Amino acid sequence: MKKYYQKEIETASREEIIKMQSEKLIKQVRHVYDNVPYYRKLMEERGVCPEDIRSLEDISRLPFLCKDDLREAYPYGLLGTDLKKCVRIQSTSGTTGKRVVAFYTQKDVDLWEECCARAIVAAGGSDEDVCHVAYGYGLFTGGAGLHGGAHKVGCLTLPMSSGNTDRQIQFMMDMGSTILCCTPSYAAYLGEAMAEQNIRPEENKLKAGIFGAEPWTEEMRRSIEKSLGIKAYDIYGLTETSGPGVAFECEEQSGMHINEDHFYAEIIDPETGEVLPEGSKGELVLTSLDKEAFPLLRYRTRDICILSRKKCSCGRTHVKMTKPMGRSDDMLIIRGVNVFPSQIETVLLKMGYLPNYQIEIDRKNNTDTFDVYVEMSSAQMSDKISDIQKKEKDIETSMRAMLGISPKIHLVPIKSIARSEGKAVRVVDRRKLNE
Ligand code: DLL
Repeated sequence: MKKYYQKEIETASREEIIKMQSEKLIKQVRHVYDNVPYYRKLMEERGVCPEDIRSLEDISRLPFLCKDDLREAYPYGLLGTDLKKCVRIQSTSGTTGKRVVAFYTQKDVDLWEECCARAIVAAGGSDEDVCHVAYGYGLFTGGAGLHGGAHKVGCLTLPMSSGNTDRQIQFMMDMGSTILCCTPSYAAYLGEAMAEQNIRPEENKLKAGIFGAEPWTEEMRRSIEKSLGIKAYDIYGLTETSGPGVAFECEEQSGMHINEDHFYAEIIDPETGEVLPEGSKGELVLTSLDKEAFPLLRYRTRDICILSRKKCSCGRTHVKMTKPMGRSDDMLIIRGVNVFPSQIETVLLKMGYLPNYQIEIDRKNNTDTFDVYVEMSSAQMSDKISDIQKKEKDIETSMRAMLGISPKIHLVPIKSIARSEGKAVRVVDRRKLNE
């Protein structure tokens, strides 16, 4: 089985990677300065010109870009090429504020699909595989990215898109899907739905899953691996940097290799913007080193993670990032305490619950209310009321130990929390409605 999609690049020495990144950065800064007036203005305001960027160390002289810049420059203000040279648009779902619209030249599409192909091969994929793509197709980057990657690897590709779970299962069983690509919450749901149809994990042909686009915990990984009988790999990316494939997990399943030939990664303190040393926890900042149409320099992702250059047993040399541990802008502050939804998920999965929960926050009489609705399994549903109440208290105690504050837990019947075919809605924050 082929272990790497592009061995020379994926296992290049550190010196080779640094050389490649430096050369690309110098060229890219010139490209952006000459072609993106919006960023040129930001550079001029900081008193920096392309000649000042002579190596990777100089990158800290460049200004950051953030989502507000994308909104301000919407839709064409950050284009790096003639629109005529662009062949594709993808976009975010745009639930908050204006959508992010990203543009691609044919070369951008090719490089993006290669990044996704690396992820598929790292998950054990080859031209022998049937790759079942259940990420949404359309403007969302998940479907298009993994679909393109699967083609490059030579997999038999099933462009399922999301939804219609019965049809997903039928195709999976009839076509013998071996690799599943979708959000982790949808993978968990597929596992549940298959169990309901009395299909045991050993009866499907799946061997691996490539899951991303939303936060998920180690406990959720184990739960999905068990319910589908697979190995579950993480994949990370964002529309602004093409989509999935900025980073992907290998057989070690301990963090994701960032495709350093295309992206330069920094970790900064989200409050001060100061660049932090390797091993520090902070906000990931990405620079696209060779994108033509949408070349973002020092883009603040808002995702909080840690980078590590520890040697990886898979042979890949590219830096690894941990799973995003939350977003600097998605952290909930409830009664003054910082709470990440992932902490709640960790407690629930450790206590044997499925990852079907929803957090609801409101403000009554100037005090935050904090409720968590958690689904019971069918076995738990037959418990006596007093048993259920005891379980709710037990969860509240564990939550207090993890978070420092305790939500009100409501155990609810199976299927009462709406399932998501794409990214799960974990948090309903009604406090925002009063702003
Ligand atoms: O979610 C791209 C993608 C598609 C990635 C399919 C992986 C698989 P956006 O819709 O622009 O793009 O959302 C990007 O999603 O900033 C993270 O906060 C979050 N995210 C993406 N991958 C992961 C992951 C796609 N593996 C935003 N773990 C990012 C945790 C993730 N969060």
